[in-house]
Amino acid sequence: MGEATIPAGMNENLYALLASRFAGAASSVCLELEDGRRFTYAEVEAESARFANLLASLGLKRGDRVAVQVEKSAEAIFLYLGCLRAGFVYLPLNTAYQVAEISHFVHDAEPAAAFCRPESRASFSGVAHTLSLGDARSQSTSFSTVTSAASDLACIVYTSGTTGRAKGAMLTHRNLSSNALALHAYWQFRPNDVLLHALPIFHVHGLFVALHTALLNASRILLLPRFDAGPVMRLLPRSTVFMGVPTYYVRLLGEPEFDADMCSGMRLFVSGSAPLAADTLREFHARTGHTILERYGMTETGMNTSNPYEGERRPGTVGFPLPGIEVRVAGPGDAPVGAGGIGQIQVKGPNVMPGYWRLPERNKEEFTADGFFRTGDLGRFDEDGYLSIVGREKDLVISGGYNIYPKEIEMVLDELPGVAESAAFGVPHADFGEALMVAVVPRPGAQLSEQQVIGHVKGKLANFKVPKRVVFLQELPRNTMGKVLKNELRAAHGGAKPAA
Ligand code: MLC
Ligand code: AMP
Repeated sequence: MGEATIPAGMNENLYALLASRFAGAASSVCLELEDGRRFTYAEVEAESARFANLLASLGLKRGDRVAVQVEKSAEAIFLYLGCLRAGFVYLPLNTAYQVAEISHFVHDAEPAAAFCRPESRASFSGVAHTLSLGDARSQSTSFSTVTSAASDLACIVYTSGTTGRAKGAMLTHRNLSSNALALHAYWQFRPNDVLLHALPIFHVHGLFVALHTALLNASRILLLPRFDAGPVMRLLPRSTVFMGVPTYYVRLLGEPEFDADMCSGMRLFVSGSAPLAADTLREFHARTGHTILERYGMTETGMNTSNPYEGERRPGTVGFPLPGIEVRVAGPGDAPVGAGGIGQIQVKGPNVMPGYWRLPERNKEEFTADGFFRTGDLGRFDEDGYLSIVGREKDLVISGGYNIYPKEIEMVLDELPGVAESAAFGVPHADFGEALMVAVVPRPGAQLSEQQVIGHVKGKLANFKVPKRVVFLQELPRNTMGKVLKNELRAAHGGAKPAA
């Protein structure tokens, strides 16, 4: 299968591409909500125009950033599409982010406008225009989508990092459209597909992978505000495609009534953002007859590899490079290692971001001399070309599909009086895959409790970054270079069941 491309001469604006695919489906339902509201594709076009007009009326210029921290809703999707249409740069923010996290994004990205919940307005002080989703109601429903170049920025998505400071991945219209086209073709979307959408829409999985493929397909999208096994099971019989993080599949399997009948109309279950346990894949197959398709990607690159639509979906692997994308496993000197060898996964293609926002020095380090992006993931190709992710060079915990960078937690913990030093690490967790745990060394004489430590992080960082468990140690295990041995901490404390 060749790389799917945009026809020559076409506007490279991502919205123009999506609209070219749903133009013939104006009266078909695009979004169907739990409360019964429905929006046709014509209405999506009209409602997104209102947001484009609202922002344009405020005097925003092409390339200006629009920060968005709102609950998942149809209006949030209209706002996203409106930004694309008007050439503004969409900056999605997890609703769990707290004031301190937001202030870094605002300071770094300098958005010209922010959409947020009324109670969060203070977090966006300094932004010229703070708005809410209701503010577009009186705007015109017609807007002519601007012409964008392939290299124009469409979104900036922040991702934390090993330094503890979040970096903005700059994503162009071409990055997003090339990946959407590749996935749409690779996963063989069909005319009557119905997407059951339960993922959050402030990260790449829910916002790009799920939404773009469905919009390209002029599909009906059953939009749930969040993942909850009950509503998902109720809607599966009306759906054909579902995408989730492994926790969603673990939770569905935990429901005794979840069965094959519910899934009889389904054609595709996709998993990603975190490793899918081979046992989950097997159990899911035994229960439903479906083999979950696992794929691999990241914010900076979109999706890189996928198990095949037809052919063997191999447990414990993330499949093959997507058409048009080069994926290599590299050793010292960035030289590719052969099948069976372990090295860093590196990626090159139209999906890969041009770099991090305002971090030119960082960008030099993140790309190889021959233009491959260093993912920080460790992988191995088998003899048949399937890629497995065998570890991570980056110190990262993935909990329920959300990334937690230990350094960020440690920086916050070290501010707490009474803490001499700390180490954050991931331990196995049946529901979240990994759960965050911290080891704290108290200062001599200091009295610290687990509640105090947890309470200190709560309110400063997003709730999913709050440690599930704390251990107090007299010292942290270190190697001769002074580096904290997180594997040792994991081995010593990982068996202890983290609090639910
Ligand atoms: C919620 N909590 C979590 C958590 N989610 N803790 C650790 N890890 C998580 N992922 C905590 C809350 O802080 C709260 O704690 C308690 O759990 C209940 O919160 P909740 O909101 O009721 O949880 P729930 O709705 O059950 O959410 C769990 C979840 C959700 C798994 C459904 O986290 C989720 O939808 N994750 C998907 C993340 C995702 O989209 N990742 C894609 C990133 S893109 P307390 O103490 O307050 O009670 C990417 C690239 C790629 O990675 O390849 O796709
Ligand atoms: P994010 O920064 O949130 O985009 O997360 C990207 C990271 O998630 C990748 O670098 C991987 O470490 C991890 N990831 C994504 N998909 C998978 C997968 N299928 N299996 C294992 N890890 C994954």
